[in-house]
Amino acid sequence: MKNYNPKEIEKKWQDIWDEKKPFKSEINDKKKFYALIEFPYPSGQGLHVGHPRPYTAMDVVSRKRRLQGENVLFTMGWDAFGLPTENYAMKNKIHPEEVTKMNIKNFKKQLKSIGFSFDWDREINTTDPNYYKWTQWIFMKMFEKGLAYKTEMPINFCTSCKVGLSNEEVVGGCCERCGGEVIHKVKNQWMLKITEYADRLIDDLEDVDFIDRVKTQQINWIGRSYGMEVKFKLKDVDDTLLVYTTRPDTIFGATYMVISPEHPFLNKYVEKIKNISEINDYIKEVEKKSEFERTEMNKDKTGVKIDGLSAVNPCTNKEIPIFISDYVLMTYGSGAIMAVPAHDTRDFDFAKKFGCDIVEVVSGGENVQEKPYTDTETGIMVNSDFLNGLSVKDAKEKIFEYLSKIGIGNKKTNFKLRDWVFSRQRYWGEPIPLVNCENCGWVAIPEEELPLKLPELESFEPTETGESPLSKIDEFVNCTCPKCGGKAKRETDTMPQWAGSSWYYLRYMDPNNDKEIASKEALDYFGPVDWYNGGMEHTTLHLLYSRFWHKFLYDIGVVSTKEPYLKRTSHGMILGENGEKMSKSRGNVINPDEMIDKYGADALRCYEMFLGDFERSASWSDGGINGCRKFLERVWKLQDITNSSKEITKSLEKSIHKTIKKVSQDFETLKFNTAIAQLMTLINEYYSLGEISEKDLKIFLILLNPVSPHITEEIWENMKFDDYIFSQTWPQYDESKTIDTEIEMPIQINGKVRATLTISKDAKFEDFKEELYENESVRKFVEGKNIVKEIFVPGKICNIVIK
Ligand code: ANZ
Ligand code: ZN
Repeated sequence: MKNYNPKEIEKKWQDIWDEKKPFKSEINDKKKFYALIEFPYPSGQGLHVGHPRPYTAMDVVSRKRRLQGENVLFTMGWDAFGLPTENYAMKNKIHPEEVTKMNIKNFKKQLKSIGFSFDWDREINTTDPNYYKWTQWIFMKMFEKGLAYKTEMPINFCTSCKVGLSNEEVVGGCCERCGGEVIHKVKNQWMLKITEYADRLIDDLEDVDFIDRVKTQQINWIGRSYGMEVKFKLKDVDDTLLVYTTRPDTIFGATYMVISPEHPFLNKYVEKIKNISEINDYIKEVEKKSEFERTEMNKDKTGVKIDGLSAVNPCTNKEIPIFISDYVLMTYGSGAIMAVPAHDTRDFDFAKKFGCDIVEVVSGGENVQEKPYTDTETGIMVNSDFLNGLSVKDAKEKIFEYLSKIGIGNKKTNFKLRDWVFSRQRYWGEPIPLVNCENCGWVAIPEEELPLKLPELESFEPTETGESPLSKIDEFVNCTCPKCGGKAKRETDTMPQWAGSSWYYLRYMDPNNDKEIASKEALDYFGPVDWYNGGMEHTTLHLLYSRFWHKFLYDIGVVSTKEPYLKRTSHGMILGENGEKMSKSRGNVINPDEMIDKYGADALRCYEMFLGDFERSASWSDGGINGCRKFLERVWKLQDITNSSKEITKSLEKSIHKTIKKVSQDFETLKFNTAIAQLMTLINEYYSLGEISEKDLKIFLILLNPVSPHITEEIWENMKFDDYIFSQTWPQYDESKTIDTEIEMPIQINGKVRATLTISKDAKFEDFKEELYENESVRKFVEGKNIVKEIFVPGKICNIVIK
């Protein structure tokens, strides 16, 4: 027999798959299974060993489901618009389109060398005009339905990418991409009203099977809170200050108010405010801070008391001061709060610093002069007139009734979620298909003119004023209005990188359709995605955005399900050998090409699935992948010990059925590592027996095939088995054959274990008594002695008492 040589056999099988197309999916009457992984951004660095982890996992599930007779849709594409390509293009003076082509070519070569069972005929590319035509179309529909609007907005602006960012793209106050400083800049921006979908984006999570951490992160990000708006009268001025509070029950403890430094009252009452210059100085300080810095819990509280303006607590009728402070944001609620220092941590810190009164209104055993009592489950209302003695929950209801009755309060739901800043002042993105007409305002271009192609450009630099480079091309900018024929100018901003990925899973279902996003037939057959595995880092970006777009498409009748993905799981990261995140600067990056060269793609795949709990981070280890290679060598050599019997070897029957069961279940529950461990145990049994049947080998090969497809196909062919593994059926297990029918019974003599007997699980003492006393080691102890008692508890204990 030849030696195991992955280099030879892997390329060979990849070519066979390309030619025979066993992974092609067509609409038919079989049960469909749509497996999805996040399509990569084809960067210049090429594939990273982190990429194959989720890809292999979904490949394993896809290959298994195909063998189980399902019609699997599993495919690949390129999310190729975006800054890194554009930056590279600028630096190297190559057109971004060329850069993208180069990068895709390399990525594709790398992915092919790992042997994924993608239906490559459905490959898509977000920068292809035939693709982005539909991205533009969806945007246009949103515009028509009033979900896209342009507004002056203070936006997050990355000073190094020179580009506006959405809230989701700002991480810890820095640019999500480059880590650069993010400042606020007022710009005219296209916005998408994702907030209109906020309730549904939370409520519909009930109907999908997403892992808990994904659900929780989305819920927290959307940040729905139920509370009240309450109007506080100003002292000696005929006006009210509106606050938003989730704790109206604590209103008797509201001892001061705070408005945000951007609050309109500061302008409105500039004449009345005596310390306006002190306030203006403070505002200047605040402008330098990011929202992140402002809302940090532990930061030192700052602020200024407004001299000349105060309010009246509507429940205590006491005059209370008004402050400005940066911990109150203009972008949330009404930009003003009633402060209850006894029961809110930020208010408490502020009150301590500025000497405001702290009045306890919920008693819960805490001294609120020293520490705020924030629990809402157990406290009892005090110092609150008609609320006294009530629980927080009951007090909320009662105060709501009271404040509504006197006409100063109403229930209000608020969200943390903000509308999505949807324009970017860069070249390498989808052009926004709208024009601005002097008479008609913003008008969509006629649908027949889609795709609105990116014009050719010499230089891709954004302008000094931060305008898109497209604004420099007069032929692009100047146009006529589709409505009135008058003079108009095109929008020159482009869409953000998240646009193309917000609907790509729909395009896979019908990638070449030039009349629609995808045919109704394809959408109804393949949709929704059955299983989507992707990174946790996309939970509040891509995953949220695409759920929003899908819901919009549902509303306009394009898709017929409310949710795009039935199930969402997530993988842990692969870290360097030293346990740190892989990065060039740390010098711990592992290149998958090198691993394939050294150990083979099957070993790489096997190791990616074996290196630990799929849902957790795990460190790469050279020894680990080498171990997987050794395992495959042992698999290869099974050919030497295989006889021609067509039956399962009797003594292996139980182990084989148990293995089929475990592998079948583990592949469906992300426990790839324990499935492989079970296969390793089974192969040990095969070798200890020394000889196995054809059937034993076939079952083993099919079970391992989803993980290591090349070697298993090759052995199948070598052994001259029928067809290919890809045309076989997944083995079935017989539950009754997986149950242990025999047990190892320890035999004690006077309480000490002296022997072990293999007996039937439900044997009675009489059934093995004879065998027991014939046993060598038992006889040694018992001979010539007086047997006083034989204690036997079936399945548990057997003790012989002698004298
Ligand atoms: C009085 C109060 C008493 C509050 C108490 C809390 C505890 P969530 O759950 O995040 O919605 N708040 C309201 N608008 C604000 C703004 N623009 N900037 C900063 N803080 C703001 O939080 C709602 C609570 O956050 C509101 O309820 C308000 O403080 C504060 F024992 O009102 B609370
Ligand atoms: Zn017009």
